[in-house]
Amino acid sequence: MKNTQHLEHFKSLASQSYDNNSIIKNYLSDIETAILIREVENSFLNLFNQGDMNGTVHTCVGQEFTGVAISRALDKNDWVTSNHRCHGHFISKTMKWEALIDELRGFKSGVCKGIGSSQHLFAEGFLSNGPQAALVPVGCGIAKHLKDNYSNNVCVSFLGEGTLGEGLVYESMNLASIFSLPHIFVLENNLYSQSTEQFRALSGSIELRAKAFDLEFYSTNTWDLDHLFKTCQEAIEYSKHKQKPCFIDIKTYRLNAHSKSDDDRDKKEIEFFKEYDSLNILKKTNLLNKNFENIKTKVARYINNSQPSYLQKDEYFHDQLPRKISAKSKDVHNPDLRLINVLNDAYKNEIENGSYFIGEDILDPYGGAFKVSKGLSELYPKKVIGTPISEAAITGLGIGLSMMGNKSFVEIMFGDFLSYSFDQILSNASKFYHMYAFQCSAPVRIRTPMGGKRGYGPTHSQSLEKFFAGIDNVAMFAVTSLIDPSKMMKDLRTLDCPAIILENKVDYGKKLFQENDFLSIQQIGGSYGPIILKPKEMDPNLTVITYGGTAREVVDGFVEIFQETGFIIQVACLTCINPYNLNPILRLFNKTRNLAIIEDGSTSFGLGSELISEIIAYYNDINFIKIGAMPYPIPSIRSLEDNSLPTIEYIIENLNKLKSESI
Ligand SMILES: Cc1ncc(C[n+]2csc(CCOP(=O)(O)OP(=O)(O)O)c2C)c(N)n1
Ligand SMILES: [Mg+2]
Repeated sequence: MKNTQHLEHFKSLASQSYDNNSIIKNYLSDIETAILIREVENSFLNLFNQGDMNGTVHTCVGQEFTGVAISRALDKNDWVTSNHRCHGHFISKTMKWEALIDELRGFKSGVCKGIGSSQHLFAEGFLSNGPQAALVPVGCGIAKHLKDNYSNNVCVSFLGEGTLGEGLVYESMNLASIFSLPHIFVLENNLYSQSTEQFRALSGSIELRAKAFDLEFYSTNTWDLDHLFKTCQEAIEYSKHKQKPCFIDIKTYRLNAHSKSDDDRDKKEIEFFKEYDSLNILKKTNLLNKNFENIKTKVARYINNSQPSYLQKDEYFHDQLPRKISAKSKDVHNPDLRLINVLNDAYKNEIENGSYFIGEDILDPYGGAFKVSKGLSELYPKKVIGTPISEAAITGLGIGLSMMGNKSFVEIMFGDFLSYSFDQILSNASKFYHMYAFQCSAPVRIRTPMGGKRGYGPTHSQSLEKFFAGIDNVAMFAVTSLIDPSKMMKDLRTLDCPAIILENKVDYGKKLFQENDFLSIQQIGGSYGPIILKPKEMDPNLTVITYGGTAREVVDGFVEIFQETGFIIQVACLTCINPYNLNPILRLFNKTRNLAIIEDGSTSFGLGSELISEIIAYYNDINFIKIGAMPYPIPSIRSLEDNSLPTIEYIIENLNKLKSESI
């Protein structure tokens, strides 16, 4: 649409006359909720102006009835996901307006103890987050949980029309449609995305967007309240009874600035919508004078009488990572099987234990690009979910499911494409526990084959762990054919933080390591602890710290390394990369001060730098080298790929450099 067409359409909707008496008669308590929302929002702006509040706020003044009309048709067990403009949605769904006020004032009595503040709210049945569209796929996961466990519940995801610019919205609509989820997409169409008018940012039709995904489409607005309430009711009933998704386009207008005072819109335009604003019109009828006054007084009294109390450092600064491991060591006895088979079996056990297994092309007969899930969908068709190519959305789906109590394994077909999931891991999974004040967790397991050495070239061979290992409150594990991963998978059942599980393309096909004449193998500290391999007959003169498939290659290269470099290696293979536990490894330096840290990705800002900075604090005389991939896109051509990644030849070449420096 051109410039003013949207605006004119909204104006014509707003300026029609409606039967206020019957609206008051039929919807009095809903109107009171809307008044309450407005009073709370106005109180936030006052508190900011007085300097009594931190951060920012996006008020929904003018839009209150969207949340009210939706929540009116929901019940306690339905869920809502929301965005930055969430206060109205929150109050209408939970009625916890006092705890919302306290939250924004930073009080411990706030709904998230003052941690999340304005944009990050949680209560049973409700969550909001600030990054646009981030929670929409999580809503798919919640809806999937509701569908699989109850017969009559829905999840509503609110989004603004500016957020239709995010691809994640369409991935989520597609998932909701394909899986026939009771997921309701509620568009708050207020003509603006922050400062950008709709015609500048939105092409084509909103209705056709929904219909393209086969979503039942409803359209209404916040001026015709009777129509709004009835439409929301009808849409929610449709989703509840049919257990299918739908889309409601609610036209509305924000009367205040985008956040506190940023508003460049035409003043006359704002005045026009103020005049036709439903609450302002209802106020003018003088039928509700008392209601307005009472609510205003109630909110003001609450604010004036509340006592501040703040969360203390020691109540907040902790995480869910498995930081403590025991000092016990255990001999390792592996079955005579290939890693791929034991992994398949381990995941089968996890599905049997209630987990979902989610990913692209994982269904039988194909069974996954690397065949890890072969046979699983035939055994557990309801738990193994084949998905479209939507890494971000399926990660969100897994987060939503895991948040609702179903541990979920999400496969990212190639580790390279974990980048698509980055924001879901960072903005949702890693943060839920803390920002929602420990009221929920997101123990999703995101598993992916990393690494090269198969000639797949620059975009299908990378090892991106360094980009993910530093995400707070997200654990990272590396599977290796040095040890049967079944025990670790079982132990992960009780770990409440999100976890990334690295697998390795080349390692999959290897038989599990068996103790040989040269090396003994032990694991220290249980299934998350490092695996330590020590030479049997000789004293080591080099410690190698590595992980995953490369650890196996180094171990298999024991003799070759000795022959080519003179180094007798002992190997510490990290099972848990984040958090790593150095205690059992530091002991190894009593025997040797030579250290090589080998990682699969390039070394800049990588694991080697991280570990060295810690180790050097204990042993400042250590002679070390960081070995990793060359810092260039990985070439497909065999000869160049071999020279780009830590193959045994490449490792030997680098160890010889260490040797020349150490002599
Ligand atoms: C991914 C992301 N990009 C940018 C922002 C900053 N931002 C916050 S609100 C907003 C506008 C959203 O517009 P719309 O979806 O129409 O919602 P409205 O503010 O109109 O309710 C922007 C750009 C953000 N929060 N998240
Ligand atoms: Mg908008």
